Amino acid sequence: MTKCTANRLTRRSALQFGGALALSGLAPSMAAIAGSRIPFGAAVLLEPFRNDPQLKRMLLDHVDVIVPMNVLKWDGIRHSKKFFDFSGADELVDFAVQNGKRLHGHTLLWYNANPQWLDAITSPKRLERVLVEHIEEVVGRYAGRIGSWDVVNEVVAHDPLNQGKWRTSVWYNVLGPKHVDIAFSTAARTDPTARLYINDYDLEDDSLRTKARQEAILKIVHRLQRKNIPVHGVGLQAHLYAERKIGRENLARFIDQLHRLGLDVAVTEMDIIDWKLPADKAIRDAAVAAKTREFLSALTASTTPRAISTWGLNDRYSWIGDVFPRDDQARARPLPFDRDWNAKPMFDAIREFTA
Ligand code: 9MR
Repeated sequence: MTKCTANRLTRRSALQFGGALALSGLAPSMAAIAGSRIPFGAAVLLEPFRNDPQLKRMLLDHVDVIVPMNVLKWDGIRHSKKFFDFSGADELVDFAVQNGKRLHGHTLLWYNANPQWLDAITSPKRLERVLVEHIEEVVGRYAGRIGSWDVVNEVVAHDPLNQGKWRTSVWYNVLGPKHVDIAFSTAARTDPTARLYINDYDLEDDSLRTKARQEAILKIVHRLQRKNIPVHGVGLQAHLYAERKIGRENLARFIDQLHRLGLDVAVTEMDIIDWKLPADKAIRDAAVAAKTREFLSALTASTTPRAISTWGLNDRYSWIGDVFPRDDQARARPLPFDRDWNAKPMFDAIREFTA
């Protein structure tokens, strides 16, 4: 389609056109139809950021949004309950700002990566005070620089069918469901211009467990909206299993429900879990790229995500090999660049949607 044609399309006709193409299996991204482009983001680990000069080069050349991978977590900032250590976060934020890159903040509340002193708190009053103080300090410091936040991360149980809706954590155990209200209302009050996300994994296939997870997210969004607490979007982490099919229709239904509530969607942590794929690198890379396309074409048939971000850029600095090891001991290849910074087919797949 030429640019000229794209410009003449109204949003409604673009949606209809996209829908028709989606049915025919030829769907381009909605952003492509509308003539805009989806920003490409990447999570960045501090240690290679400091020590691998190529990483900085790649961020400058290819990335629109920088997501500090670990340094904004509680255990990155709050080693001691008495003070805030922003040294690591500042390095990444300063680099992004100086180079005209956007920033997405990860994360203000999680069940994991908490310092021990935090997990030991049992008084609801004290925990609420500590949470409010933390969010005011962190969001306040980066207001105007970090434009969007994963306000809460993984607050839905892994399997709500068997575990109830909520993830157990110090937050849920001590404060109950209102931990989410406190987090969003404090973030909104501290930086009214920031876009606020609820971020979670396993929202992309059509298993009963995933449907229950989507339902739980929708209920949390309803809860916040009933209380007039701002929430702007849902982060689909998209740690995708190469062996699982994307639930195209189920994903479209979920996104439609989110749109009806006025929320948008971002892809926040994409990588492809390749532990069950054949060892042959070329076959594996092709399958990883195909899964990337399968997901992004399903997604962009029903929405324009605010960004498409991968959890790292280079296979060398990925968590996938540690958590999803292969039986044959071959190294994981879950990301757009290989260990030596050669672009892989996954990179081309992403660029079809972001470039
Ligand atoms: O990739 C991250 C790894 O380096 C950290 O050790 C770990 C604990 O802080 O968190 C990993 O990132 C997780 C992210 O924060 C939330 N979604 C799942 C990611 C992979 O575990």
